[in-house]
Amino acid sequence: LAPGAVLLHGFAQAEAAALLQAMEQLIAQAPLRHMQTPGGYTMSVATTSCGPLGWVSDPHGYRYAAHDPHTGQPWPAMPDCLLRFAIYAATEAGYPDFVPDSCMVNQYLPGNKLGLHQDRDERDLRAPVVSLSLGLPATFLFGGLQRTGPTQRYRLAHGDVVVWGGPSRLAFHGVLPVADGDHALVGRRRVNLTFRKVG
Ligand code: MD3
Ligand code: FE
Repeated sequence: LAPGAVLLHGFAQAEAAALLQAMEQLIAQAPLRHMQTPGGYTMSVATTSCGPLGWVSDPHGYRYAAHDPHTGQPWPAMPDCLLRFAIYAATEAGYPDFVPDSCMVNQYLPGNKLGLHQDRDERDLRAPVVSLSLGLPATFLFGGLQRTGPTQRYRLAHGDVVVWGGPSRLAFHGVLPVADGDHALVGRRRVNLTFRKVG
C-alpha cells in the first residue's frame, strides 16, 4: 500500500469463523463499550481489548492499562488462535519477530466512523500494527505524517489483513462512515482487530 504497509488481501478468509468465535468469547468477558475521548466526545465505535495491555480512553487521555476499567479485572488473555494468527500475518509481511501484547477490538455499526488519528502510545514504534477486518467493508483513509494533506482511500473487506510498519507506522489514518449492509457471517457490523506490541 505504502512504504512499510502490506495488504494481505483475504488472508483471514479461511479462518474467519474461528477468529470471530474467539472474539465473541472475548466480548462476553470484556464487553464492547463506547470510550469517552479526552475532548469530551463519546466514540461511535465500540471497543474492547484482550492481552496483557488494553487500550483505554477517558477524559484524562488515551493510554494502555493492564485492567479493564469497566470490570476492574485484568483484560482477558489473548486467545491462542488470535495470537498465532497475528504472528503468522506479521511474518508473511516481513516482520518475523512480532509478538503482540495487546489486541484491540473495534466494532462499527452502519454509520459509525473513526476520525483521522495517529497511533503513537505504544512504546516500541519499530513494531508494526497488524489489523484484521471482518464483516461489512469500509473505506479506510490513509494520510501522511501530518494531519492535513492528501489522503489515499482503500477498501478494507472481510478477511483483509494489513500490516503497518516502517514509515507507515506513524501515518494519520481513519475510517469513513460504514455503509449499511448485512454480512453473512458477521451480520450488520464491521469488526476490526488490531494487534500491537505496546509494552
Ligand atoms: C496505520 N483502527 O485501532 S485499521 C486503530 O478499522 C485503528 O478500526 C482502524 O485505526 C479500524 O487504531 C483502522 C488499520 C490501521 C490500524 C492501525 C494503524 C492502520 C494503521 C496504526 C498505524 C498506522
Ligand atoms: Fe489507528
